[in-house]
Amino acid sequence: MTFPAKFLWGAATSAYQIEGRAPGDGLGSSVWDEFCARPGRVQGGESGAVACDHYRRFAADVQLMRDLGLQAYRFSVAWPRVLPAGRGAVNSAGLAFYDRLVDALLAARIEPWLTLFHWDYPLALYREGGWLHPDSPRWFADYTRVVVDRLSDRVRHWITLNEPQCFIGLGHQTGLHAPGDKLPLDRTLLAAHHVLLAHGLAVQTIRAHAKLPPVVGWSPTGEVPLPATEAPEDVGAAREVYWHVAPDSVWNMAWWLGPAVLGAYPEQGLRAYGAAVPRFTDAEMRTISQPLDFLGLNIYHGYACRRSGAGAVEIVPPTPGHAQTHNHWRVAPAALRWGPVFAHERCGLPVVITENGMAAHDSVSLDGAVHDPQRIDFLARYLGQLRQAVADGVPVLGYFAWSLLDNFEWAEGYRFRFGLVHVDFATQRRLPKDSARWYRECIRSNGASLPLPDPAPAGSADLVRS
Ligand code: GCO
Repeated sequence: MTFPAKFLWGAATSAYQIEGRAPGDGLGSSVWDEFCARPGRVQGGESGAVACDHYRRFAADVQLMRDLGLQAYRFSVAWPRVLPAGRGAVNSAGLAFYDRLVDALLAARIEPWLTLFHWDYPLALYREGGWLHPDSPRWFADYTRVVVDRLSDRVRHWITLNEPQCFIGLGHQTGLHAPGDKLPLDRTLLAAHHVLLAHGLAVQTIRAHAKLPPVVGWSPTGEVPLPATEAPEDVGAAREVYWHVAPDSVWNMAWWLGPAVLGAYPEQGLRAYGAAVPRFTDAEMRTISQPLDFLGLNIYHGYACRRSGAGAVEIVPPTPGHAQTHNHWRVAPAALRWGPVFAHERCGLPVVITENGMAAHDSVSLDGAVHDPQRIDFLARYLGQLRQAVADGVPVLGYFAWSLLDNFEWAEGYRFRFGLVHVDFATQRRLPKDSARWYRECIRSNGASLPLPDPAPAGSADLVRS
């Protein structure tokens, strides 16, 4: 079993994490600029002010992508770079940057996959109420229109929102990410509802105005519950957890995929959230639930579940010493099988893995290279399980490694390196890691270079032991 013939291999980044502000070119501030300036919010007081300086170095970075053999590149547009106040006046230098980037990608035969929003919300709009404002879905649709008008003669692949669970959950409920709010559940769910409406309006806008026939999706995320064995009762237990809404958190799939893909908030979620659910109309639900061409999934980790004798779901604790990444995420390759399986069987959409990867302890060795065998092992195991999802019948269209470059890892600053390419943040020197060469071969062979049989077991409790 191998990957489909037209499988697309790419890498992903996001604007705030790599571009740098490049002062003088007219961009407005985002909530992340403001959040980073607050003492104690970001590790080391760091920020995306310089990041990978990709705004100035994009041409060399596209050359790196070409050297890697990438077929597609997922990037995000910084809303406040295009519209410094979030709406109204357009910053032509900002739009021109994405013009140049898209042209460079196409010249390198790399397909651009454009994400409209990857968390850098315009500060000016936040000060007007942000996602709590009833006009916020329209603000996003208007911004979408500007980008579509300018780039859709060359860009065909669109992702509306990246990980709403994070920018609402971490950004507006727990306050760990920008804008750092700690809203009560009802306000959090109101913001989430506006985000869902924004997604729906953006899809409509793309479809109404794109010059090339658009391919549209979005990219929610989540830890994947994994069946401890392949026994149907354990698979059922994991599936149940995958679609479960916990009463106090928006960290789930069902509350987001329900309206956007299935046309309704999930019954169990409505019960769990109870009186905190915002008022909504059928017309709003129809706006949210737009036909999509693919479901993007950002998948990094998972945990095992099983059905107990009494019929309840049990979380299976990891074996002591279980393998983990530098930022302490549990290595769980089977997440790349069961995530696509569970999402596809209910949503019916083709799946694209829009992010997957790991932070490792990467540094330049005495021999001048960056050796990252753990990342190679991680990618090989996860991709082996993605191949299994394909064998299970999931139409998986492509895979984007997170990330092309080491970059600004949000509240963690620069301490966790996710790149296939090492970045020396003092000099901005780029150095492809061993994994970059490994990934290049994987792309070249359409995955045939991956080890066989699948390195991770088909059952999933035995994720990976150290
Ligand atoms: C996310 C974001 C990325 C992160 C990556 C690693 O998934 O949280 O989309 O911006 O950098 O996931 O944490």
